[in-house]
This record gives sequence, C-alpha cells and structure tokens, in this order.
Amino acid sequence: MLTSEDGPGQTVPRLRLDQLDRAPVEWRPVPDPRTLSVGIVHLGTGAFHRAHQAVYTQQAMAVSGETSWGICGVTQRSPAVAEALLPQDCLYSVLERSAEGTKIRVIGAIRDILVAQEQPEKVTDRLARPETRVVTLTVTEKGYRSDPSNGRLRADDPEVLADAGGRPPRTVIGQLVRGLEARWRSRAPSLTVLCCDNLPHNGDTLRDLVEDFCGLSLGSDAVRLASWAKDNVTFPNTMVDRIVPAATDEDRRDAAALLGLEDRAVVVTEPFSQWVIEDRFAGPRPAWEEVGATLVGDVAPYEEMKLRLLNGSHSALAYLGALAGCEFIADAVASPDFAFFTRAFMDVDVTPTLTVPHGFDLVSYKEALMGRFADRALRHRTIQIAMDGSQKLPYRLLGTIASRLGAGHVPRHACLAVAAWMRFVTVGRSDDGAVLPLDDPMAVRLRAVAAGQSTAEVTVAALLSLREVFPADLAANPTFRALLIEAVEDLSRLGAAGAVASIGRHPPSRPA
Ligand code: CS2
Repeated sequence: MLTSEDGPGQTVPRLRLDQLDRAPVEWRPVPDPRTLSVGIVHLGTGAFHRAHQAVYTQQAMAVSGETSWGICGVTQRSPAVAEALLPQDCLYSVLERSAEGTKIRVIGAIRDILVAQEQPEKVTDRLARPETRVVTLTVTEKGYRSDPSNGRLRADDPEVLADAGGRPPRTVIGQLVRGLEARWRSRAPSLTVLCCDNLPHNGDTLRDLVEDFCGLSLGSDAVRLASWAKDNVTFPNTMVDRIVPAATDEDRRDAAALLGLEDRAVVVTEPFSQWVIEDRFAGPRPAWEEVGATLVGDVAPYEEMKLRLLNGSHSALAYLGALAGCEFIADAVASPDFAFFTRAFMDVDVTPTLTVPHGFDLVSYKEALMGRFADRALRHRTIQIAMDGSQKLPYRLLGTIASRLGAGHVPRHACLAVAAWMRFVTVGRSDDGAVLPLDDPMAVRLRAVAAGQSTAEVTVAALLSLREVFPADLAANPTFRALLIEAVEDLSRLGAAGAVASIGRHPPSRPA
C-alpha cells in the first residue's frame, strides 16, 4: 500500500515543485510553473475547473510561449481544495480514464489559491489588479443565487442582501462586483469575464446578475459603474463540456503509483473535452483556440444542444438510475431499456427543440454521448449528478418540455425524468429501499412537500407550485400535470426500471 510522507510508512513524497523532477518528464507541466505570473482569476476552483479551463490554459501557454496566464483560484464554499493544493505549490494531476487506459499529467497553471470566505479583501484585490485580464467562473448553478424562472438575482436572498449592504463579500456576484468596482475606481484595464457554468446564455445571465447587484448595492454609482463596464468589460457566453466524476481513493492511489508522488488534489476525467467561446474578449487572453477551444460568433446553439442533450440525459439517468439502484451512469445505460430510453429522450423529445449549428453532425454527437455515458472506466455516480436538482431541472429538462408541449407534442420521456426527480425528492429511497440522500439548496422545502404527500396528484401539485423550479405557465399546463401524475404513478407501481421499460412500448410523441 502507498502511504504519504505525512502518514504511516513515509514512503511516497507529496507532489510539490521541488519534487517534480521525480515524476516522469512527459508528465511534468510545461511551461515551468515557476516562470508563470497570474493573469486569470478563477472563482470556484472545483474539480471541473481543474480538469477543463486550467488544462486548456496550461496547454495554450505551452504553445504560445506566454507565461502571464497563471491562474489565481478562489474556492467558494469550503477550504478543502485550498488545503489540498497549498502544500503542493498548487500542483495537481489530471487522470484521464477511458476504455483504452489511463493517462496522467501534472497541471501547474494554478499559481495561487484564495479562500473567499476567509480572505474576501484579497479576492477583491486580485480581481482589481491591472495584470488580471480574464476572470473565469465555475460556481455551479446555485452559486449565482438567481431565480431560474427569469435568470435575475434573488433580491430576497439574505446573503445577497448582506453583501449588497457592504460587508466583505461572501456571494460570488458580490465578489465580482466589488472587484469590478475597484477596477473602475483605479482605472484598471479592460476585463473579460467568462462564465463557464451550465446555464443558458451564461455570460448574458451573469452580466444581468452583476447589474442587479449594482442596482441593489451602489446607489447612484451603479449607473456610472455600468457605463464604465459597458466599455471595459465583456461577458462572452461559453459552452463547456467534460465529464468529471468525484475523485476516489482508488484514483488517488493510481495517481500516486503513476507519478511516484502523492497528490491529494487529483482530478479524474474522460479524454473528451470541449470549450466553445463567443469571440467577444475585452482585451488579451490565452491562445485557447490553439489547443482545441472553438471561438464562435454565437454560442447559443451549442449551449442548448449540450444542456438539453448531455445534461438533460444525465439528469434523467441520475434520477431514474438512482431509483433503479444503479450506482453509476454506465450501470444505467448498460441496461438495454435505459439505453433505448436515453436515445428516445434525445431523438424524440430534445432534437426537435434544437437549432443545430450549420454543418454540425448531430447524429454523431448523440452517438458519442451514448459512448461517453457507457464508458465504464469513468465511475460517474448517479447520486453526484442528482445533486441540486431544483437548480438544474429548469435548464436541462423543463425548456425541452415547454417547447414540445408548445408545439403540440407529448414529451413523455422528459416528463418521466421530472417525475423521477419528484419521487427522488419525496420518497428518498431507491426501489429496493436504499436511502438516497437529498443534497439540494431547497432541501428543507422539498422535504416539507414530502412530509405532506399522499397521492401522486397531491405530490405533483405541491412540487409544481414551487415557482423557483416550475414557471407558472408550464405548471398550469394540464397535459404536463397529467403526464407527471401518470409517470409518478408508474414509478411507484412498476419501479423505475419497469417504468423505463414500459415507456419504450408507447408510440413516440403522441400529439397532445
Ligand atoms: C453533470 C455535469 O453533475 C452534473 O450535473 O451533468 O457536471 C456534466 O458532467 C458536465 O456538464 C459535462 O460537461
């Protein structure tokens, strides 16, 4: 067994700059992390950022020879990432797994790390420094504290109000606005802010949230800041894609065995990676397009395709799979009924709602998605994706449903997925009785609904009344309501596996 230098046995040294020459040369970071200076601040330094934007940035610097795009990561909710990274000089490894095997490389693009909740002033300072030219964000859907029904800032959120009142900021939007305000006052150069979360029109949404916060907090300065920002700050929309399951002890052991160094911040991911960015930068940026990022005029078609096909299928498989007792996404799609269901969900419910970019091969894209879901090397837990459903459903499933109902069709597969979420949050157990933990910012209210449930009608009506999740017009749609009641009943009568199998026997998309 491999043990760390701090643990018993003292056999494997920790990954650090002064230990890097122990790692095989092809896995060491290029450029040398010691030569980098910080030009990017990233809010939300979770596993996704470390497996995605940080990798592109390191590769872009390797190709261009630039050394000014080091990243200062800011962790939001917990200091755990900072605690793992700081003793490693912010180095970590990316373990790329697939049926073909496992690859590893060390990433050194992150050069500093701050804990937002403990160092708010330092975060503002970093955001305001003239050498910071790009800010990127991955703080998950809930991190924005927006109302999914209209994308605007929740002005009744106590944390938002407290930040708007002037305390050192704890919310992401508060941090960003304080940083922008400091840049405005110090006449710092222009800045590009790239939202890299799975939200529709993520850049436009973020710009609106910033504007809302300014309105709440800055009084008459809000207008002056807005007019400066209009000329000096851009918020391009982006689409990001890479599946990043939570790393396990086995991943950490494999990384140690490959590197000969212990890495407590390893991230595990798939070979696939995609980044589509609207080409609206306010100033300099890394040469991301040299290393696979696509710069386009309009991200909307890519983003809708990805959110509805990939993330929509993910959420459907997460709830139906968890109820059926599948631990991993690959377990779920290994069942022919689940695979058939997923294809039908994509083809029958989602595809007609999409505007496909010119020349884009949608058939191959969907096939590739099925392959990615089925990859057994990637142990992506259904329960990980099931997290924060109240924040994800509107963007991943409800848009598809509203669009299909509007066109006079019955999106039966998407409705079964929403019904599975309803059962997941109200029953909280899989069909064989295992407890399914509810990790959701609305957990208290969702549990209150669960406590009052009696029949499928009552459960569906109570959940549909949650305006933060279901827009009023969709909630009032009688076809939607009837489909949900039928699906909730099917799930309880047949179990998730039975309901998934039986939907395959329905004629596809009967007119409503
Ligand atoms: C997943 C996403 O956890 C989830 O909700 O659907 O993180 C998904 O893996 C990524 O968006 C893939 O790009």
